[in-house]
Amino acid sequence: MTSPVTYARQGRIGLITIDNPPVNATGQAVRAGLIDAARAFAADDAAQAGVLICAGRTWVAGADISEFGRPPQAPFLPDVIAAIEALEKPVVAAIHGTALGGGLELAMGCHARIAAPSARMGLPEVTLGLLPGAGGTQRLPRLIGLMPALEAMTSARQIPAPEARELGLIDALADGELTAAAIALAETLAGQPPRRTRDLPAPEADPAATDALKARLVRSLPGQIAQTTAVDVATEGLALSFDEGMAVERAGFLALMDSPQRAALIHAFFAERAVAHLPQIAGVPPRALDRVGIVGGGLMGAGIAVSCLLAGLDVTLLERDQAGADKAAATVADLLAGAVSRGKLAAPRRDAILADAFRTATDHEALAQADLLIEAVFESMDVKRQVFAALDRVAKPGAVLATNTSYLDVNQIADATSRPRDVIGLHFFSPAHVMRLLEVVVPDRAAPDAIATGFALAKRLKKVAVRAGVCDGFIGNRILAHYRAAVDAMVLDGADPIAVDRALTGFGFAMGPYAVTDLAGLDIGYMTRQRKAADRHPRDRVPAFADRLYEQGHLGRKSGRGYYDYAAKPPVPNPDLPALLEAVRADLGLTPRGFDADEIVARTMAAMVNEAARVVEDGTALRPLDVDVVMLNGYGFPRWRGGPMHWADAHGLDRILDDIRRFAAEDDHFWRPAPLLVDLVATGRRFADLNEGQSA
Ligand code: 3H9
Repeated sequence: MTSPVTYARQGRIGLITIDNPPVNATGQAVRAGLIDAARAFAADDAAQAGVLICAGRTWVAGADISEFGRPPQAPFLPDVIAAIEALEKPVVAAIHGTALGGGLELAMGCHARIAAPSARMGLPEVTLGLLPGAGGTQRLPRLIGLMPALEAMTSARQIPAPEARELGLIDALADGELTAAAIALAETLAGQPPRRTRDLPAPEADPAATDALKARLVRSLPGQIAQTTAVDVATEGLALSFDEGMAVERAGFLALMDSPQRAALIHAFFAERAVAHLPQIAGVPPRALDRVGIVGGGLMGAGIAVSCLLAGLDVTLLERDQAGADKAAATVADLLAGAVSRGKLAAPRRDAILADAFRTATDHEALAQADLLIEAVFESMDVKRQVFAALDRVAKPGAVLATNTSYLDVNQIADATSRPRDVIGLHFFSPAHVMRLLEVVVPDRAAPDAIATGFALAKRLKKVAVRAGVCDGFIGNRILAHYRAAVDAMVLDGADPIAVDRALTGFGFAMGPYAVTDLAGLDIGYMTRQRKAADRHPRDRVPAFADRLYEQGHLGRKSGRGYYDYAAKPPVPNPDLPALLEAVRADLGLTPRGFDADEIVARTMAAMVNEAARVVEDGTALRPLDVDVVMLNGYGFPRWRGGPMHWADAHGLDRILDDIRRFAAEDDHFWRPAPLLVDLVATGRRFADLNEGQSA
């Protein structure tokens, strides 16, 4: 087998090239190849300096993550980097694309660094539940100072090359072609002793600043261990000799490698990439995607428009009348202004978008040239069918027609057209220009290239797309409805909604369910209950307290009061809530009882996992990992727990099934174990076994 690392010489410069697509990760073959190439360079007397460069789209993007969790294989990356740093002739790292994790650590072990102006570099290990394990904690502070280095490794921020130059992380920006510029730099260093990062003085400790940073990390990332461990390891190591510091780093890295958080975060990383690999669209090219038409300019339609505009697409937004069009245009302008003020968009680019790429219209004919039409109107089957019949009349042949419904039957919507092959669901999450999740809902007759176009759109918008089957609520909202029912039942039986929120944010959710309700508006849940009232089973439990709050005009944030009172800053629990709950329970003849935080979490998670198992079993989600990606990106599930299915595997499916059976003793209508869960427990399998080896 040929090595992914080669050595060649140009004049008196030795050229070491890594070529390991797609991202030049330092798997075992690259590590072994680097040792061999370093030896060849050292032995080549005609070479007086070297250049280390990468083929393909990027410099080394890190260690090979797919090797994590398996027995490590020599040579180890810290030793490879040490061997390069120990060379007697200077080596220049020539960086393009992204130098991340072990990739940046490799560059810091070289004796000089030059980068293409577009390159970015960073230490993102904490996002995988790790800390830099190949010298990053010891070399980066020596190059750029203690606090900038700690900030970089705890935030995982990608530093643009010009800023890296100012920080002293790199020595030069390439002027022109990178290889030539790197060789020119190496020429200036030829014959000189190599400058080794390890020999630079370690920066002084600053306990007040590091304590403040750790306190901030504990506050902003509750429950996560990698960030604070990285600070401790870096500072402890810097107080020692370089070699002792490296030993401290190694021990910290290996300890985190064994942590459940590392397993969860790496599962999330691979799951987010696996969702795009659908057998149904393998090798199917998407349709053209330049012009987008959006029907409906409310907050959702405007958010989708902004998301498309920021991705460089041309957008026409259709409203019913001129007043509606003007209002929608104002919303789009506001959202773009927000992007400018947050530094995400340059003002001249915003002006160009508004002048050239965006327009409103009131006549369907304006959508005739769109490649993709996205409907974002009122959630009513009749209204949506009318819209689709109208789109069918004007859309060009081959245009993809998408509905943004969050629960309606997309097959019925497709039937309103003469071209059901072109119809899919694109379920965006609000605010659409911020939230990363996109459920691509696949009705029965959708053509593979229409589905592929949904996935291509997500990639273009930098969102993660997950395929979902047609059912009420698709993947996410269906699971949400189920665990909402579980928390509402606890509140009916005596739990305090505020304590429920506290227990679930303690578990790691970004927000508790009642704070979320206040944010969305209590009218949303009320309307949903009204809509479903006719189909309600007599044993379904109705959150009468939520109806009563709504009836009293408490709609949450928008009215100033819901479960919390927003007149106070920060908001406090609504002081009238305990009496309201007491009255509702008395009316229903319920005797309240207590629920501690563990019980609240156990019931919520059991309900979520049980419904998720049904969602997988009936094919609404393709695999358990698709559920995890939905809940991580659309519902605030803590990433460091990997998603509900990964969490369930780690927690033990048998324990969850036991819980469900225990809860069923009180309510065997709601707590019916999903057959898939029962089967997995009976056969000693896990959800991960159903991921077909597509996630770590
Ligand atoms: C580390 O370095 C530890 C060290 O400190 C210590 C070691 C001792 N390994 O994201 P994309 C695959 S920890 C293996 O779609 P993009 C990815 O799965 C590591 N595979 O492309 C995908 O495969 P597929 C620190 C990797 O252009 C394909 O490459 N580094 C790795 O949108 C394309 O990926 C990181 O955390 C990897 N390291 O983004 C960087 N990286 O096509 C992680 C990617 O089969 N990587 N793959 O689905 C990234 O952030 C992005 O992939 C990157 C490219 C920005 C590089």
